[in-house]
Amino acid sequence: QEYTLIKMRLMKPYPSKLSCLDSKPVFLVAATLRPETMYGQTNAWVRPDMRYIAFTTASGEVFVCTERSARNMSYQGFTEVEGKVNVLLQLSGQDIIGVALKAPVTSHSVIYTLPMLSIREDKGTGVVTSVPSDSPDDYAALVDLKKKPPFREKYHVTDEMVLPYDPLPIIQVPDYGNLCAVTVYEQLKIQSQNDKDKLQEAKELVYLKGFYDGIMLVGEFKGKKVQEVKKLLQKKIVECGDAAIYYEPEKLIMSRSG
Ligand code: ZZB
Repeated sequence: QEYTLIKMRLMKPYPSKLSCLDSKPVFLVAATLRPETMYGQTNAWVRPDMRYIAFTTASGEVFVCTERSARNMSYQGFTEVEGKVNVLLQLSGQDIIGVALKAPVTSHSVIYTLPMLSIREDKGTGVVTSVPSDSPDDYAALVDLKKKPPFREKYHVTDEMVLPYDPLPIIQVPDYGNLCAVTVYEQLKIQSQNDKDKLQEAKELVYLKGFYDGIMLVGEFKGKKVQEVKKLLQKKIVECGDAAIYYEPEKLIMSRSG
């Protein structure tokens, strides 16, 4: 499985747990299948109770992600020694909630890391980009934070990290409009990020349609079809150092019956 690894730069001042990294560039890195949606990124997600690490890359940067994904990266040229991860810090998701990030492509000059409870350990980096316009999971989690002040307080999320951020229209999808995730969220009457079955259905409804029939509404590829833009934008952000290509082994290879 090929992902685009989006590098989101931690802005100063670093949070206390990361203050020992003050002299280094630190990035939260997220694996996405939809790099062209980065125009609509409004925040990043981490899971409060999950474990993360900070490690040094071959180029002297620091990446924050799960240890499992760092190990995968170490076999793809991301670390100085193949197969070896130089761990600088152990972190919990909560340690990196509420940090300010500079993310590529999005029109927001700063976005924040917020809690999402449905992040999986066994996929991607454990850090997830948030595009509430086009991803029903992201919209549901953002609405939970916006509508439920106690939920914000529980994770030490302040109003200014959430309230100014609304879904941005970036892709026009036939039948679903320019905020397709919002449309399906309302159609299916989704109540929260815990509505697993409905969110799965919502994702299936918009996934293929968004990818094959979507038209970009913003950016330098405005007017082009999403499926053409995906590779063009990936190339552009990889070349300028804002992203990298990241692979995960196919599940089939690892399964015992396979
Ligand atoms: C931006 C984006 C925009 C995404 C969108 C989706 C959509 P899949 O197909 O199940 O492999 N993701 C990445 N890692 C995780 C994780 N560990 N736990 C939960 N979600 C994760 O899903 C891959 C997508 O799931 C990735 O692509 C990422 O969100 C998220 F408009 O990045 B995506 C309809 C989906 N739309």
